[in-house]
Order: sequence, then structure tokens, then C-alpha cells
Amino acid sequence: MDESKRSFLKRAAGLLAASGLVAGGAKRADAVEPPDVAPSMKAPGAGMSEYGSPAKYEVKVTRTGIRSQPGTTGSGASRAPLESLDGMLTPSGLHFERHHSGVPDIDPATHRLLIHGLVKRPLIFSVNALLRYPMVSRIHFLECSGNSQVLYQPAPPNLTAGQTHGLVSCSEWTGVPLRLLLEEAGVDRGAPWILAEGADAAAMSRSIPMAKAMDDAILALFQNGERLRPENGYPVRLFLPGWEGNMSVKWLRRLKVVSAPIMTKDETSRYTDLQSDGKSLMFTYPMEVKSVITRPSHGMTLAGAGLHQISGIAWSGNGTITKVEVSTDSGRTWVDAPLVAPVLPRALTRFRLPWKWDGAATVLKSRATDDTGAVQPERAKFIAEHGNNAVFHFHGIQAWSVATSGEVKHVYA
Ligand SMILES: Nc1nc2c(c(=O)[nH]1)N[C@H]1C(S)=C(S)[C@@H](COP(=O)(O)O)O[C@H]1N2
Ligand SMILES: [Mo]
Repeated sequence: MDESKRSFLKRAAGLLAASGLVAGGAKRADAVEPPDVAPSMKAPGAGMSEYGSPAKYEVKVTRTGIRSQPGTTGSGASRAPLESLDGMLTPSGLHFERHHSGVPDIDPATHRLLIHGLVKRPLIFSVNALLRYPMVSRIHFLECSGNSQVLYQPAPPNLTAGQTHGLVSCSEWTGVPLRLLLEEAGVDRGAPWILAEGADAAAMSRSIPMAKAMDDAILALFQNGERLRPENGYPVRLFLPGWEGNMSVKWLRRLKVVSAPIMTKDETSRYTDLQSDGKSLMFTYPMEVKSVITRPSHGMTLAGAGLHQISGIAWSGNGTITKVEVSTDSGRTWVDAPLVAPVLPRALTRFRLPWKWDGAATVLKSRATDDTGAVQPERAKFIAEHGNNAVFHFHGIQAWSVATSGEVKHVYA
């Protein structure tokens, strides 16, 4: 056992002893508990099902903050309910969605992917052909660069962790390394860019740097073990680990190797970051180091003073999370929260920390660091540096206030 784990367990045990509770705030069982024979033990249970669904008692755990642009149904976003989840993976049915023109209905039997432009042999692939190539499986987060954009607003939003930060999710993605297909097409390695185009009504198009395409780009066919969900790009999507979600073009139909960026609408009018000096940053690809405490978080009420578990997620598009510090005293002191294995590059990393709440009003914060040495900034510092003209790439520290009543709320602190 490494030192951080040992000290974590010691700390947890110490807090438990001091609180007079057993773990999780459970009560000591008296002689009559549990009931002699539970109702579920008196008759056989339900049968098998072809495709499982969550327990009926969990129906309220759904995607949240679903909003469409006025006059449309499919152009908008839905968010993962981060406050109801734990661990590092997002169930496919709760993965956030961002569609610019709805979810197309694509038959894998007729779908084709074209690779052309500056290549020796233009190639066209059916989905079955793609399934014959060597594949890799990688656990990575996907984050829309518009995630957390409400934190640019002057007042803290009255929104849950998921409604605020739920445009991030984490899956195991399985598919063909893009490099293999580009090599087969005889790509001109000197060509610096590739246009990626989706088969939806938005014809989502982005210019992808060749270096990323040849490095870790995946043509994803499977998500969490099953074929992609329609809303996440079925039957095939581009997946660019760590980069703003918009680059991971869903329903991929075309890759064109070109000598200059195409300057599509989604890299000129959209997905640029207007700074306070009036200049716009373009091609801002990696998602920066970030974290959020998911439990307790806005909208929850602590059941009383004593032992609680703080749980949250951290991630960085530039590498691996090395440290998450948590403050339970409004930022005066910070402790390292143990990271939950596996800690993978460009994946959500779970952190958890036992916390003995003394019942006084306070503020909870988390601050992530990655292996490039980048540290998540305080919100005020982030806004001072970037202004609040922008809507993308917000990654400042999230603060939750805890009132003496136990009520947890979003604050700027
Ligand atoms: N073809 C296509 N690809 C797309 C989009 C789209 O609207 N059409 N949305 C992009 C944006 S802005 C994001 S954040 C991610 C969202 O992926 P998800 O819906 O699987 O979470 O897909 C990207 N790829
Ligand atoms: Mo996005």
C-alpha cells in the first residue's frame, strides 16, 4: 500500500472513531433488525430481460438541463447528472449530448466514410470494412468547450453540478486508430490539415491538425462495450482525446487531407474565444485542467454534522491528473484528496475525501493539478485573465457553500 492510501485509511478511521458513527452514518442494528424474512425472499423475482434498464427507483436520474435553440427540437444540449453518479465512467444512456441539428437516423448498411484529398489512393469504407481493422480501446473524457459557461455570468447560477458542469462525460471508446487508415490511403505526411465532416443536417465540419490525426485520434465504433449510441455518433465518430468536444465529429462521413485549415463556420464564427482585449483565440483545442465536487453539491442538504464523504471528478485534456486539493474551510487550508485508481491520461479521475463537518457554515472547493504542472485557477483569476466575453473553455474553481441548515449552494468565493 502506498503512503497516500495508508494515510487516507488512517484519516478515515480516525474520523469515524471521533464521530461515534459507523461508516456512512448508519445506525447500530438492534436485536429486531433486519426483519426476519424480507418480502423479496417470499416469492421468486422477475425474469430475464433482453436489454436491461436502471432500477425503477432511479428513474429520476436522467440527463438534465436539456435545452434546444428556439424554434428547433434537435439543436441544443443535454447534460450528464454528475451529482447522481460516482466512479469514473458515465453510463452511455446518460452521456451528455450536443447536437447542432438533431440526431440523424443512419443505417450502417448504407453509411460510407470517404478519405480523399492529398492522398495517393482515395478510399471509401463501409462500416463492415472498418470493423475488420485492428482496434484500440481507450478510456477518455469528452467535454464540450461550452461546459460550465454559466460561470462567466456575474451571479452564481441556481443550478446543480450536472446542469452547470454536465457537458463532460467519460467512456471507454473502441475503434480504429485514424493513423492506420490514413497510411493505407497513402497520406501525404507533409499535408498539415484534415477536414472532418459529419453526415448530419448541420454537416458539422472541423479542420484537424495532421499531428493529432497521426497521434491518438480514433474512429470510434464502440462506446462502453456496445456500438455507439445514435446520439453519440452512430455508426462511427471521430474521437480526439482531450480536445474540445466539437472536434470529435459524430456520424463521420468524410476526411479530406488538405494544405490549410478550411475555416469552417465552426472554427470561425463559432468555437473561438473572444478575449477582453477584443481579440479572438482560434483553434483552442485541449480542454484545460479542471475539477468539481459532485457530492455534496448545489441542491443537496447535509443530514447533520458529523462524517460525510466528499466525492468529485477531475480531468485535463493535456495529460494526467496528479493532484486534487480540497478545502473545507473556504479556501484557508487545503488537503490532498486521494485519487481513485485507475488514474488515466485524458480521463475523468475520481477523488474522494472523508470530511467531518462541525455544523458551521463553510465553503467547499476543489483544485486540480495535471502532469504538465498546470493548476486549476480560482474563478476570479480566470475571469481577470480572460474577461467574460467568452463562452468557452471555462475551467475555474467551483465553490459550494454549506449553510448551518446543511443546505448546499453555488457561490462565488
Ligand atoms: N456531426 C456532428 N458532430 C458533432 C456535433 C454535431 O452537432 N454534429 N456536435 C459536436 C459538439 S459541439 C460536441 S461537444 C460533441 C458532443 O458529443 P456527444 O453528443 O457524443 O456528447 O460532438 C461534436 N460533434
Ligand atoms: Mo461542444
